[in-house]
Amino acid sequence: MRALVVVDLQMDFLPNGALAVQEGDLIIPSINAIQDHFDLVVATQDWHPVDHQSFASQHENQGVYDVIELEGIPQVLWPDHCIQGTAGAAFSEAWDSNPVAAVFRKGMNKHIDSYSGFYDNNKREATGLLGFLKEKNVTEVYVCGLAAEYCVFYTAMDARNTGFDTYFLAFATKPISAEGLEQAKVKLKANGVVIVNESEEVKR
Ligand code: VGL
Ligand code: ZN
Repeated sequence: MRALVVVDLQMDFLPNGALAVQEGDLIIPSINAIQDHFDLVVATQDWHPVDHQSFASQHENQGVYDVIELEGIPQVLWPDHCIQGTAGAAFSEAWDSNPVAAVFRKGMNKHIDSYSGFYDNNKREATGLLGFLKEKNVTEVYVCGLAAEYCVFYTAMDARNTGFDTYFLAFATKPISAEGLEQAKVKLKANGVVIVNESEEVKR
């Protein structure tokens, strides 16, 4: 079984959003076009409380993109984004989310961030995505969405590390920084994740 995991295709990560990924909107037609070629489509949704500790606004004397320590691990401080129930947390209307079988929300615990769709950044809590994919007998996981070197990267790494044949859909993701994406690709390849550059390669 082949599953497509669409990561955080939410208004706040799109142009004019709170944490906009440049050209993030350009991947939407590609995702719409490949969805039908998978046995299963699932999505993740970044879903923070207003006082999430990954927000720079929650820390005095800290600015956006500063790095602090949170629960013992480095944490980039972000602009407030994907606050539960807000327009910014909603999926893009340009994306056809009808094929989505289940949505896995993450980042609800204000004390820890959750880039991966599988676990929080300390791997203490699971979202349920792993159990869902296993129960559906998924063996191949294809990951796309936003942002490439954060939530898409960590979701692909966890997919691989939990035993799936894993594909990073480079044509259906965009990074916050081009350099960050290059570093992410090196790590993905070293871990056995396949980088897919052309949409035609997944249409079968
Ligand atoms: C993300 C930063 C903060 C992402 C989520 O979806 O890549 N990045 N929260
Ligand atoms: Zn977030």
